[in-house]
This record gives sequence, C-alpha cells and structure tokens, in this order.
Amino acid sequence: MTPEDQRKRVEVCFSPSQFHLYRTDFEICVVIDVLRATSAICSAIAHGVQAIIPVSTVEEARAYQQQGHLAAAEREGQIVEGFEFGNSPYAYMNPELKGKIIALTTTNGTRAINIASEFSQVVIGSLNNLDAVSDWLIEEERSVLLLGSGWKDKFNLEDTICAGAIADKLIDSGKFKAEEDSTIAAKFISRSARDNIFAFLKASSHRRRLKRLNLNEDVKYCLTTNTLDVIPVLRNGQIENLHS
Ligand code: 3SL
Repeated sequence: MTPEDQRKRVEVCFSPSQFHLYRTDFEICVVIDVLRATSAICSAIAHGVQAIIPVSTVEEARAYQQQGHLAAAEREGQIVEGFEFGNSPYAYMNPELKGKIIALTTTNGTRAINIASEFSQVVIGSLNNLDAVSDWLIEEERSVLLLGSGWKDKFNLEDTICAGAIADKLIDSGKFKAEEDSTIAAKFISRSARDNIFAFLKASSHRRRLKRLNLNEDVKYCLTTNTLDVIPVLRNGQIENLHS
C-alpha cells in the first residue's frame, strides 16, 4: 500500500479528440482500440510477429508496401483494396508472419497510437491482455493515461469498458488514484459490463457495424479477456513485445 497522497494518478481519456486536455500530466499512455486494432496488434505480437509499424494513412502503408514491406490496411471495418489483410486478429496468427515487420493503418487505432507517440512510454492495451498490462502498470507505479481510440473522435463503449477495467485494477492495488469523472464513469461502465461484455455491447455502434460485415467471430475474440500474456510497446516508431 502506498500512503494516500503519494499514489500515482490513473485517468481515462475517452477519445483522441480530448487528448489535448489530458496529455501533459502522465508518464505512460496506454492506447486501447478493442474493436479491433489493439486486439489485432496484441494477437500479432503474441503469435511471433516481430514488430508492427503503426501508420495513420493508407498512403503511408502503400509507401511501405512499395518498398517491399508487408503492409495491412483497414478502413470502415474492411480491408483496403490492394492489401492482403487488415486488422482481424486471426490474420496475424499465420505462422508465415513470424519474425516479420508489418506496417499497419486502421481507421482509429493506429491514429490514436501516433497521437500518443509524444509520450516516452506507449503501451498497447486490449481486453485480451488486460491482466498482463494492468499487473505491469502496478509494478511500474508511474502515472497512467488510458486513451480510448473511440470511433472517428467520438466516445465508444468497448474502449471505455477496457480502460475502466484497467483503472479499477490499478486503484484496487492501493498505488493509484483517479480524480476525473471520465475515470469514475469508465469504472462503473466496466463493472456493469464485466459479467457478459458481448451481451452488454449488443446494441453498441461498432458491434452493429462489424456484425453487418460478418465479423462476429472477430468481435467474440476481441471481447474475451486475458487470453494473451503480452505487453506490446512502442519503441522508435515500432510496436514490439516489451520483453523482446
Ligand atoms: O478503428 C480501428 O482502428 C479499427 O479497428 C476499426 S474496425 O474494427 O476494423 O472496424
């Protein structure tokens, strides 16, 4: 237990559009895009991909492709024409991708990662690696901003559930405190959802969007907690396993 006033802060920022209001006060930024970018990145790193280069635009991903790199691109939930894969977590389980470096652009997730890259420590969070990330943050005992990628700068439920669950664990450790209403709200939303996240999100905008695209299996995968024991981190513009 840390004495009350020495506890570090953990706060939730709902979307990149509010990042400027939070960005100066924290040492670590955890970027979360449960559906599906950060879940796909965790899957890639857990299945042996050496690194993911997060790029904000399709043009940048194409430039990597033209230089002979592997590249993946998603917009509006679909693989962009000319790319072999987008951000399905299943696509990154392919043994042929082991040891490879892949440039990736997605609608919201990679943009949020690049916005957060002004932090010296950026970590990739998802429901899949919830405990791995939370336990590591508790050990580090540095102040933490949990950034939800949202949907085109708007609030979304799934990132808030994940951020709230991480905040709850950190506060529970006795080493962290929260002051913002966004963090309190995220905690309560996450507690209401935790017994059945899939059902809780049934009416959510992104689940509906992905259902229309027949991506229900991806959604189930992304909404399952603690299936992966990885902590992907951003190092020199590439996302790699913390322990690599
Ligand atoms: O927004 C993103 O970065 C994507 O993960 C969106 S989708 O899941 O592919 O629709």
